[in-house]
This record gives sequence, C-alpha cells and structure tokens, in this order.
Amino acid sequence: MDSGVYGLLGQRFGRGMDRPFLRVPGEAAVTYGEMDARSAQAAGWLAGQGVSVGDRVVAQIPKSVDAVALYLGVLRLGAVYVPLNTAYTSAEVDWFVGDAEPAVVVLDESAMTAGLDAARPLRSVVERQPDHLAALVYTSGTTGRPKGAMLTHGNLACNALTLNEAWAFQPDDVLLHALPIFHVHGLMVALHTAMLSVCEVLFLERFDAAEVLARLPEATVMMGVPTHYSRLMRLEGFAAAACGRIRLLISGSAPMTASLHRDVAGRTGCEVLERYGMSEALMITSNPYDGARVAGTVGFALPGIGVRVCAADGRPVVGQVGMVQVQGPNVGPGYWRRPDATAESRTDDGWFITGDVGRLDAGGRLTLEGRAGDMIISGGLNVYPVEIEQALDAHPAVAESAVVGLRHPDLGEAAAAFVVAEPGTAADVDELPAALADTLGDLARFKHPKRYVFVESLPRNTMGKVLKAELRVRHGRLFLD
Ligand code: MCA
Repeated sequence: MDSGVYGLLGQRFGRGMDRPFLRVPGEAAVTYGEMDARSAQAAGWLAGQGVSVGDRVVAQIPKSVDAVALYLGVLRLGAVYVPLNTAYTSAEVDWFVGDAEPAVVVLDESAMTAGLDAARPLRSVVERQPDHLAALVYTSGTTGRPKGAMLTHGNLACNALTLNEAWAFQPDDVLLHALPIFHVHGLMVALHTAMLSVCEVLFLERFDAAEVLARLPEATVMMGVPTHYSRLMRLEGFAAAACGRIRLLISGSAPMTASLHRDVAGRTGCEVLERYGMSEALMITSNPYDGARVAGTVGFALPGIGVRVCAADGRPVVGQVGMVQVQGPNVGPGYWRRPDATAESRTDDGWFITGDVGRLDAGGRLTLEGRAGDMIISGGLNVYPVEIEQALDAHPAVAESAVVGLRHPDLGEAAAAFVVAEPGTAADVDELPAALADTLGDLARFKHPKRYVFVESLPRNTMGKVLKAELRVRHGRLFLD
C-alpha cells in the first residue's frame, strides 16, 4: 500500500467514479468521482497553506461534504488529520492546538470552502507506508489531560478491509449516517467501509430521530450509538415496515443494554449487531454477521486481531472477569508525544491494555463488564470525571466534589456531581448549579453534569479515598426516577 489508505480506497472506488457517494437529503448526490476531485482541491489548498507530508491539520468544523473532502485531502497529501469535537470550547481547542502543533487549523468552514473552490487540485497521492501516521484522535485521560491516539495508514487500511468483509458491505448498500465525523466511528468506521464497497451514504447532518426514521426506508445499513436506537424506540414508526430494506443495524461506542437489544429486535425484526472498539485500536470485536448476535456481548475478535482477558497477576483467563487486552494491525503505535502514557498502556509482551474489564467465554465471545477507571460514556462520548471535578473544586463555594456516571434513560450513562459546599456558603446552595455551570465554561457542554447533588460529605474509605462505587449504588436511580 504505497499510497496509503487513500490509495487503497481510491483503488476500489476508482471502479465506480460515477456512483453516488454522499447524499445529503434535498441535494444531488456527490459521486465518488466528484469527491475524488474535491479532495484533490482540498489537498491543493492545504499545500498552498504550507502543509506538507507529516504535518498535522486540526479541524473543528461542522459535518459537511467539504469536511469529508478535507479529511481525504489530508490523507492524499500524506499529512495527519486531527478532528475535534465541534462542542469543544476555544480553551479546549487551544490546548489541542498546543499539543498537536499543526501547520494549519481549520475552524472557519466557509473560508475553507472558498479556499477549496479557488485551489489548484493536487491529484497525486503521496506515497505512504503502513507505519506512517494518518490521524491523531484525542481521548481524555484518567489524569484529565487529553492524549492524542496515533493511527497509521496501516491501522486504517486493515481495519477498513476487515469491517468491509465482516459486515458484508456491497455496492448496492445504502448506509444511513447520522453520526458526527470527528470520531473514529462516524469518520473512519463508517466512511471507509462504505468507500471500500463503493456504496451510497445517506449523509445526515446530525442525529435527529424523526429525520432518521423518515430516511430509514431508503437504507440497508445503519451505524449508531445505543442512544440513537433508544431514541428511535420512542417513535411508534420505528417498526418492521420502516426497516423493509435494512439488512444490518450496527451499534457501538457504548454498551447496549440487553433489553434495548431485545426491544429493537421485537419492534423491527432486526437483531442489532453490537461491536466493540476504541480510538486507540479502531474496531476490535464484532458480533457475527452470520450467526448468533448475543445481546449484552460484543462478539468475537475480528480476523487478524488478538483479544485476551488477563487476571490481576497478568495471566490470561477464560470464563473469568479481567482486563481486556488487544494485539494486532489495528492497534495504533501509541499516544502522540507521550511515551510515558504509551508505555503504561502496553503489557511487557506488547499487548494494548484497553482499560475495559470483560470476560471471554470458551468460544472466544467477549462480554464487557465495565471499566477499570471511572470514565463515563455518555451518549457515546467519553467524559472524564477528574476534568470536571478539578473545575468544580476551583469554585470558592465548593469544598470538594465527586463526579460519577449514573444510568440515564437517554444517554445510557450521564454525569452527576456530588458537591460539598464550602461552609458559610450554604445560603447560596440554590444558586450554586448555575454558578457552577459558569465555572465549567471552559469545558464542552456535553461534559457538564446533568445533575448536582449537594451532600454533607463524600463517602470515603479509611485511606481517605472517595468511594465512587458507593455513590453509584446509593444514587443509582437518580436519573431514572
Ligand atoms: C449532546 N449533549 C450531551 C451529549 N450530546 N450530553 C451528554 N452526552 C452526550 N453524548 C448535550 C449538549 O451539550 C447539550 O447540552 C444538549 O445535550 C443538546 O445538545 P445536542 O447537540 O442537541 O444533542 P443531540 O443532538 O441530542 O446529541 C446527542 C447524541 C450525540 C445524538 C447522543 O451526542 C451523538 O450522536 N453521539 C454519538 C457520539 C459518537 O459518535 N461517538 C463515537 C465516539 P446543553 O443543553 O446543556 O447545552 S467513540 C468511537 O469512535 C469509538 C472508536 C467506537 O467504538 O465507536
């Protein structure tokens, strides 16, 4: 793969340049040939801005056809794409820019589009080897400081080929795409798989349940997070008739409850295919396309990928709960400029430690049981409590705080903050949530606690460590009642 992941994709869709690629409702479909041409313009525009091989390009832009062209332009130029959640605040973006040290930061979509219009296309595809960097995807860390997960051309290419095969993508598929494109899920998993099969993508700007339902009859495959499916379940029309052409509903990014899995099957006749992945290692396991999709499990290691579960002493175990570890061409080379964090995430024999806790059965089927840390997965987005706690604790009215993830009917899990008010400020407790929201102003809104609970003290063990598990048990129904 001398011309990297773009070369691989181009080789496939080169056979169908007239075929529709992205179809935004109400607009003419953008063909593969048109996207190829637009990405060449994006590459030309970037080169004109001084971007060259290996340079980072940070983008925080809305989902659009040109945003896809920019990503593909970066790949064909041999630069490194760094997508940022559009919800990040400018303080957060500044931090990422400082860390990634990009040659270009794209924040203004209309200026970019004008730039692409005027650019001389750069049609060549730069030669890239499998171990060359293609993207940095930021994930927050247990310390609250985000880390850039490095993904190579080899990681992206092999995972795309594997998924294309595992999920039996065909040229006549129509993929319903309502995911954001600043994550591995919507950008790489969805788009690469579609591009390899040269199929059409129904490209919706965001997830709006009614809009998705209205488009569902045109689609053959949908990829989503569990919240997408639970929101669809609230609509009466989400039933077998709407899924007449659907051959596959895929869910990932957060655990789908067995009951939601059953409810979707009961309503639509489609057994959701649940899979498991993460930014650092792309897609790792999948329930089978042909074969039993067992609710509450994430299936088997994808071909070519090793998955093991290790006990506390490091011994691989079967049938017992332990730490999930992964090895294979899907696993990225580590965290950008963080050799310490990279080393910490590897075992002595080179396996990647996912941070997820799970159990493998004798047949190799993986069930996830939780996470080692206290990360929250809210509506498919990762939220790190320490980042919120640090911001809350900086408020003069807060003596201390603890943020935990609790079950939430819409988001699966949502952040709740337990706050001990600073003595003497008790009179303001009613106003505190608004004041605290202000304090969190530098953090993206999706990270803000959905509920504040004022407590006299936080439960602690004899060592003084806050017992978050106890808070989770004691307040487990906070969002449910
Ligand atoms: C939005 N809000 C959220 C979330 N999304 N709060 C918590 N968790 C969320 N996920 C808040 C906003 O801050 C705002 O709060 C309010 O909800 C409404 O915002 P809006 O943008 O209108 O929300 P929405 O359109 O309803 O979005 C919810 C959503 C969306 C549909 C669940 O977040 C979504 O599509 N999530 C998918 C994420 C995803 O693709 N993850 C993949 C990453 P306020 O009113 O207070 O301002 S994981 C990955 O890539 C790995 C590799 C993998 O395995 O897939």
